[in-house]
Amino acid sequence: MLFGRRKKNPIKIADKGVVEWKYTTCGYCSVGCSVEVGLNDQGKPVTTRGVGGADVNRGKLCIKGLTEAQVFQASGRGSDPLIRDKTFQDWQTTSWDTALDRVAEEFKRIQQQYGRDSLGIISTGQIMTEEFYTLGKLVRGVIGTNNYDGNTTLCMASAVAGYKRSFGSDGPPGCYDDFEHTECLLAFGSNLPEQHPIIYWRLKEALEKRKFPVIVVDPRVTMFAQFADIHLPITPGTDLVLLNSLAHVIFAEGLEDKEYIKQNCNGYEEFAELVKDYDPVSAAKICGIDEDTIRNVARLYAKAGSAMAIWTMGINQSTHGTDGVCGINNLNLITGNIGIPGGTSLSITGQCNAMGTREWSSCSGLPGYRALENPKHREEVGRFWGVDPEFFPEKRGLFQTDIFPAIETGQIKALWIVATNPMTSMPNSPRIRKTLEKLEFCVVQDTYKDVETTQYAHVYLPGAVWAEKEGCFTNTERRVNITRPVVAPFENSKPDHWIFSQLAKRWEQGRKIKFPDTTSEIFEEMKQLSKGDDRMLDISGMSHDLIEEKRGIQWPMREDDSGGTPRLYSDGKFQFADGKAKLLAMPYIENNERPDEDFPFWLNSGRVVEHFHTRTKTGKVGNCNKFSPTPYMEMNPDAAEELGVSHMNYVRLVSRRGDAVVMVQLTQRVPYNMVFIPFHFHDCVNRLSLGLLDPYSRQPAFKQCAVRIEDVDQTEAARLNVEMRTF
Ligand SMILES: Nc1nc2c(c(=O)[nH]1)N[C@H]1C(S)=C(S)[C@@H](COP(=O)(O)OP(=O)(O)OC[C@H]3O[C@@H](n4cnc5c(=O)[nH]c(N)nc54)[C@H](O)[C@@H]3O)O[C@H]1N2
Ligand SMILES: Nc1nc2c(c(=O)[nH]1)N[C@H]1C(S)=C(S)[C@@H](COP(=O)(O)OP(=O)(O)OC[C@H]3O[C@@H](n4cnc5c(=O)[nH]c(N)nc54)[C@H](O)[C@@H]3O)O[C@H]1N2
Ligand code: SF4
Ligand SMILES: [Mo]
Repeated sequence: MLFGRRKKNPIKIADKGVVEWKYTTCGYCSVGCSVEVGLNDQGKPVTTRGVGGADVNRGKLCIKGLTEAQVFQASGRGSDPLIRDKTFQDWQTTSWDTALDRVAEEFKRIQQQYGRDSLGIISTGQIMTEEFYTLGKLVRGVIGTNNYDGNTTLCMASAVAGYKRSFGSDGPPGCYDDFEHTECLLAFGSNLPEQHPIIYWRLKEALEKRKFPVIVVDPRVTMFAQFADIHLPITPGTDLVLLNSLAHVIFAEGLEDKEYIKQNCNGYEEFAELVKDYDPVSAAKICGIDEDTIRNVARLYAKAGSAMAIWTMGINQSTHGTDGVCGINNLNLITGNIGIPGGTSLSITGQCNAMGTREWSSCSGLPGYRALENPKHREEVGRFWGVDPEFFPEKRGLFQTDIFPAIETGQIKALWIVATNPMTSMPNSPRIRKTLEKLEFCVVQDTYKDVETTQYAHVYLPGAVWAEKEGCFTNTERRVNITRPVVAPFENSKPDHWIFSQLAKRWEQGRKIKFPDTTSEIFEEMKQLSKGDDRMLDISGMSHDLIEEKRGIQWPMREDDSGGTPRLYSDGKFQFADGKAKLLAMPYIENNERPDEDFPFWLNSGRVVEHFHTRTKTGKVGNCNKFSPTPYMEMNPDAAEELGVSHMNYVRLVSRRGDAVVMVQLTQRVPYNMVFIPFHFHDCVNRLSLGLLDPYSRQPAFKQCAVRIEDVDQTEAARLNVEMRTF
């Protein structure tokens, strides 16, 4: 196809020879874009395009979605199961039967020898909902260890815990359409244009039709902050102070929605009493936002007809992560901004199916937002699966961030890691490395065999990836969308649900319980379990085909409903016994590792648009990797000048945990006493991070610790860097 002037340098777009387009859903982030994959006449995926009729993305995709066809054949794919002995002698290729027999034998041996809970299982936010449900059934109903969790503890755990504390249940109450109605948007610790480009595009579309104030709270001048009307460069880890102070001003000036509070909230007195201490003058000294700005933002928010707050990792990954979420919920409750068009507390989710695991994996409880602590729920699920409810634990076990310390102390002896890469993504990786070395037995189940954690595995199971499988993802706005298989699994790799159900057969109990063969049968089973008058997460009106036809449906959709539900709690009824939400009084306690004389810089970390997490996919996609091939850090030019550090030079960063060598990018994006590093690179920021844990969610404060900057030999550093970027 030719564009532009015909005679003078026309732009030629390569004809990829697409003969067929197949519907699926993007497998990277939680926006949930509908994608069509283009296949050539050999049936090979050669390109992708956005689906015009899909409400989420309306034809658009970001760079990752646009290059996603390349992930199927990217280097390092696992083709066959691999096995090796305890002394880590070389890998042997083996059959699925041999590999799965070995896994089952070792799990049984270890559980018999050290107890049921001596096996740890760590899962993900990146497999299909039906796969999560199957894994949950296997772990809760067959294997029976309680030390089962997922990487959402690094990601959305604070949002989950915060929603439960405020509203009585998990479940983001709002949707993208709220941008079309809101009169004020307040965003905390979210870099929407880079991390959720298509949600950002939806916001821009809404702003083009109707202007409303956009306020961004972030210590960095991110792309989102540059675009905002007001940027609040907050002192790291102090969002709770700002939130309490906003509430202080709202009460002091009588701007609260008294009727809404009276009808729908408990805890008003205690909360109003606590926030008296957070007058803007005192708060400004802690959170670094001046008193006039705090008052101005409080008035803008409270006086708007409807106002919404969104947040991502700047809130969740903090020692006050859950309190921060509840602080945002408090703000929306006192201004009556829950469940109305344009008024919401919307956590922007992370991974493509971080919601699916929250809903159906049984990691923190039982399927469909049921709790292990609730005898009625144990009974219901036990009866449904054909498992004695006595077999279920009566409270949840360890979180991912507590599983590793339990390996350290010898309480856990074996670990099964499904679709996550803790060697790169957990804080304090020197400690994680030592921990993994202690395991008697470790299984890694991943699409790519070159993932760093495989170094510590005794068995490697190759999972099929993304649209080689069929199943659902739930996005940020509770929309269930379907990934259809567009191509067969790579060589001898298998869909994760197949691996789970084949493994189940190795237990007597697993042969008694039903593990359906197809994901559409699994979905039908989940629908049955989701039904009930008191069940918010009801999907009984959906089916795989209907989901594809509608390009995604937002739960709840009950049996007789004609469509999904855009907003929760519109009737003001929350999930506590008396139907009221909770206003929570939360004092701020300073507990971060802060910069000092020895370690004078804050270390902040996060992401860039072209990479996804530990780069197992984007690191191998040319058009993503070439924009950001090297571990680097953002540093303020004034601070650099004082230390004699130049742009594009390498430095050594040192923290109390370890060190890392990175290239310097000088930019005013970060303040004088802060550096920022994208976490995508192995042996980089998480060698330095501390990751103090939030008391409710056990989520690490990845974004707050202290480092110093040292000189490093430039030639040696450049050599190291070349090694690191070569897969
Ligand atoms: N391109 C791309 N997109 C992704 C991902 C990816 O890897 N790549 N990952 C997906 C996943 S799993 C997730 S969880 C999301 C994450 O999405 P985001 O949370 O938007 O991304 P981050 O860059 O981790 O962090 C956001 C911001 O938090 C700020 N921050 C740091 N400390 C504080 C603080 O104390 N207070 C406040 N208010 N802000 C602070 C940082 O400066 C940073 O700009 O992105 C999803 N989308
Ligand atoms: N310093 C710092 N650290 C962080 C963060 C931060 O902001 N700063 N963010 C944290 C957050 S929010 C997150 S979500 C985590 C992410 O951390 P990880 O979960 O460790 O990151 P990924 O690279 O996405 O790992 C997913 C793995 O699953 C594999 N995989 C993908 N699809 C499939 C599949 O269908 N089947 C199977 N079997 N495997 C599959 C991929 O190849 C990859 O190895 O990192 C956390 N770590
Ligand atoms: S915004 Fe997220 S879901 Fe949409 S194409 Fe990009 S990575 Fe995929
Ligand atoms: Mo995440």
